[in-house]
Amino acid sequence: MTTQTSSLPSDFLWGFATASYQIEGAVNEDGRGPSIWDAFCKIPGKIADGSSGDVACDSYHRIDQDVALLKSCGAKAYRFSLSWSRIIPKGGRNDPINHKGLEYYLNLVDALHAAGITPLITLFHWDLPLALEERYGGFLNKDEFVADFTHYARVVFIAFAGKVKHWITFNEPWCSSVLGYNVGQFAPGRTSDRTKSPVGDGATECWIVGHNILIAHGAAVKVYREEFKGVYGGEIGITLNGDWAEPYDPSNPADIEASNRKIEFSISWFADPIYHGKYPDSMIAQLGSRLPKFTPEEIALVQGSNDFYGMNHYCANYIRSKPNTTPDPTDVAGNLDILMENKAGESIGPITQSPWLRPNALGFRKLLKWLSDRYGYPKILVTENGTSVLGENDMKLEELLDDEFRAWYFREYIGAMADAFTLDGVNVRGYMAWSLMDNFEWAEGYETRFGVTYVDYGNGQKRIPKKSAKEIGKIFGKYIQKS
Ligand code: GBH
Repeated sequence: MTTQTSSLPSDFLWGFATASYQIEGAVNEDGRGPSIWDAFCKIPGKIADGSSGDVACDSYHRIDQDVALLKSCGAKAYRFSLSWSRIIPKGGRNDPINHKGLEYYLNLVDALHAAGITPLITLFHWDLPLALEERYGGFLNKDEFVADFTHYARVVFIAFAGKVKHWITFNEPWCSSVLGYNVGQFAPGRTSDRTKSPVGDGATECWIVGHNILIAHGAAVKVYREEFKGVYGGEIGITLNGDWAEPYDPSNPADIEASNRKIEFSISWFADPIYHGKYPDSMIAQLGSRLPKFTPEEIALVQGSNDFYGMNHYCANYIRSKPNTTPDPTDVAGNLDILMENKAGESIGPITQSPWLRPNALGFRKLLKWLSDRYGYPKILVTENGTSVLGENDMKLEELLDDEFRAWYFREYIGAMADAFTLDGVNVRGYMAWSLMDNFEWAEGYETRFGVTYVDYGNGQKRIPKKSAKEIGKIFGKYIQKS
């Protein structure tokens, strides 16, 4: 329960988040090269409604509308991502730079500044240049990938020097690794499941990919710190996803242990190397030699590479241990069951349109505390938080726009965050709601909506704010201390 006394600091940065492939459209315009998601969407059966990001919200042509929308919501900040293949169409360090592509983002940043909105840029939100996948296997090729990502990061840091002070290297490396190389649900769709893909090894590739992303993150941070931070200031970190884990049977110590292990497999996989210089013991124990080892040079890049912890968080699960079973070689969760109901038959939260998402705001507060205890109370920026609404896409417009469920979600979650700040000493300093507008929800296509703004895809991508668009500003107005 939210207490009335909780508050957030006067300089708290709040706003909304989006990602390039989910909103921009204009995939063939002004020299943009294809990404692995353009290719993945063309494979029949991969996207629920057979759609793609070809048009999406058409944000490439709507800077003014998007910035006006942010302003009308009272946002102080906007987190968006760059399409690497818009900026370097073939992606590599010896490939040409596309100035037209950079121009779009420069114009967006200028428009945000003119509106008094702080930009936060994500360098990578899953849309790897297809040419790099084809040239050398993308993330799987450590030396090539790290060198190309570092080059891309430097090109961007130069272009935005002094204009952007908040940088996120990678969005949710867990998703790129596990969904892209183990489950096969996301591009490039590799998996051991031969009904889904002719190629891939879910027992090894995801761990290699995660490892290589960590090193690329560390290398880009080194560039920022050595070549830009001294002159321009600013901060850089990685964004990790992770749900809270509640024991299936709170009286069973094995379920309590499994809950902790679940968070280690999803979050500490990346955060432990960054904050503690090593992979979690539970992962080393289960995965053995399948988990790559850091060389001294690699771990020197990775350890200490976060100026802040970027946290994407949506929901919670119940976790049940699996006593005395040998883990499946393709297991990525820590050899346990992820459930929506506990032993007493209670649901972790109300049902939404997303099968994986049931809100439980107290879990947000608990995870903020868990992360703070494990990683020494780092500065945290919540870079995504939000919900879909059951049946929203089938509602009449009037009903859809009155999204009380989403407004309730934000009241609960922002309240829980204020409690974590006030009562638990958690150093949370920013919050971006997912998402500014309905958009291309990856493998779910357009059927699942996460926006505080309705996008009318059949009618020129017209944007109409829902109730929740205005609610968030009211909630922050209540919690943020007046300076
Ligand atoms: C975010 O990921 C993404 O950053 C954003 O682009 C996306 O639009 C938003 O979520 C809403 O989905 O299918 O059981 O394997 C959230 C973290 C982690 C949530 C993977 C879905 C899939 C669980 N995601 N999870 S499952």
